[in-house]
Amino acid sequence: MPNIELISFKLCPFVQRSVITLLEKNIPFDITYIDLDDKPDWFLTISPTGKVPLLRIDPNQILFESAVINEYLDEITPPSLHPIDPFEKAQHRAWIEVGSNLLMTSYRFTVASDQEKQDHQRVLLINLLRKLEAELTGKVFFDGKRFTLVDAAIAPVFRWIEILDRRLATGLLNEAPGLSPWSSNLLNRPSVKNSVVSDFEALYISRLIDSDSQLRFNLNT
Ligand SMILES: N[C@@H](CCC(=O)N[C@@H](CS)C(=O)NCC(=O)O)C(=O)O
Repeated sequence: MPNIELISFKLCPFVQRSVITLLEKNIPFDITYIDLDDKPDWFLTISPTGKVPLLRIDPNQILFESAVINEYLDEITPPSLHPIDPFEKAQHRAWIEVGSNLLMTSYRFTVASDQEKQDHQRVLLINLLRKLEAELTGKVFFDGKRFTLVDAAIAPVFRWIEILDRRLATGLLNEAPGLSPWSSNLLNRPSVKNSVVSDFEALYISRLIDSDSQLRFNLNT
């Protein structure tokens, strides 16, 4: 097994996808946190996109993009968290891309700086959640039977939504209630629980309070 270092930012949901996969596959790794508001020069030198997650392997091979990193981690540690059937595998990859859209839409919802923008992002977010719900209602894993890379890719969305619903009264999961069993199952899974630092929620809320997000006003309601 090569030495693996994951370059992370404590609040990044895309990094969480890779931590979940590393933990699911029992791959030893080191984690290095950087400040995305003040990216270190060494990071900018080795990162083509300037984004985390970034994987540094043994010691000078670099991988970036969470979905690609996860496929690599999966391939070096069989058995695979992808289906074997080529069509099913392609479908799973496509839903991982939906997961990326969900993360980006959730992000835009949380940072929207006025009510109109927030309402617009909420409609887009609920639309995506309902598409997922139509695929998933009542299941506890994406493929119904076992944990796959789709679950790793979407679990960070459920973490975000759970905090938003509980702390900021956003009521998002009520809009797609068929996703509840899947969300609860993933949020109780050790790899998902351990994919964030212990003070993740406090860090997230304090960043929100310091931002110009419209949503920060929900904190007192
Ligand atoms: N498509 C990328 C998205 C990663 C991403 O957007 N990371 C954010 C943090 S959550 C980032 O590094 N942003 C820094 C920047 O854009 O400058 C992936 O899946 O890895």
